[in-house]
Amino acid sequence: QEYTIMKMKLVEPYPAKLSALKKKPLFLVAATLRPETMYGQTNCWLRPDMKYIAFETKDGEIFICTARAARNMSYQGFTNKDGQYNVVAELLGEDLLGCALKAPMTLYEKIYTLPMLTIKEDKGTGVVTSVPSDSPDDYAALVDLKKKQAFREKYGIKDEMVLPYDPVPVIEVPEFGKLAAVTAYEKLKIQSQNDKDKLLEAKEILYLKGFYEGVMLVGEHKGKKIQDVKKLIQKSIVDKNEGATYYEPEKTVMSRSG
Ligand code: ZZB
Repeated sequence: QEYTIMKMKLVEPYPAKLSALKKKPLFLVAATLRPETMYGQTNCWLRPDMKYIAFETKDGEIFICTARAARNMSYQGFTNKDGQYNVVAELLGEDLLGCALKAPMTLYEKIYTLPMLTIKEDKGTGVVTSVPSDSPDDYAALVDLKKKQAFREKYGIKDEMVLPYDPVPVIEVPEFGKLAAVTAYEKLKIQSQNDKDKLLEAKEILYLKGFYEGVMLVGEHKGKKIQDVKKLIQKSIVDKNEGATYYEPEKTVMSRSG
């Protein structure tokens, strides 16, 4: 599986657990299958109870992700030595919540790290960039946070990190309009980020329709079809060093969850 990794830069002051790393460029690195949606990022998701590490890349940057992803990256030329990565900090997602980030491409000047409880350990980097216009999971999790003040308080999330952020129209999908994930959420009557079956259904429909019928509404490829520009957008992200290509090995039969 080929992903695009998006480098989301932490804005200083860094959280307490990373204060020893001040002056170094720190990035949360999110794996996405949809680089063409990055204009619509509104926040970054972390799972509060999940373990993350910070490691140094061969370019002297610090990446934050799961140890599993760091190991994969170390075999893909991200570190000095194949198969080796240098851990400079160990953290839980909750240590990193409420941090301000600068993310490439999005129209929001600053976006924040927020909690998502359904992030999987064994996929991507464990850091997820949020595009509520086109990802039903992201829209559901954002609505959950906006609706429930108690949920925000539990994780120390301030109102201004969530309430001003709305889905941004970036792709038009026939029958689903300019905010396809919002339409799918409403059509399927999704209730929360835990509405697993409906979210899976919504995601599958939108992956397919988005790719074959979606049209860009913004950026240098405005008006063009996603299937014609997806690769070009990915390449431009990599060329600008705003991200990188990242591969995930096939799961073994033993660990396959279905
Ligand atoms: C931005 C984005 C925009 C995404 C979109 C999707 C969509 P999948 O779909 O299950 O194969 N993701 C990445 N890592 C994780 C994780 N560890 N746990 C949970 N979700 C994760 O997984 C790939 C997609 O799921 C990624 O692509 C990421 O969200 C999220 F408009 O990045 B995506 C219709 C979907 N649209």
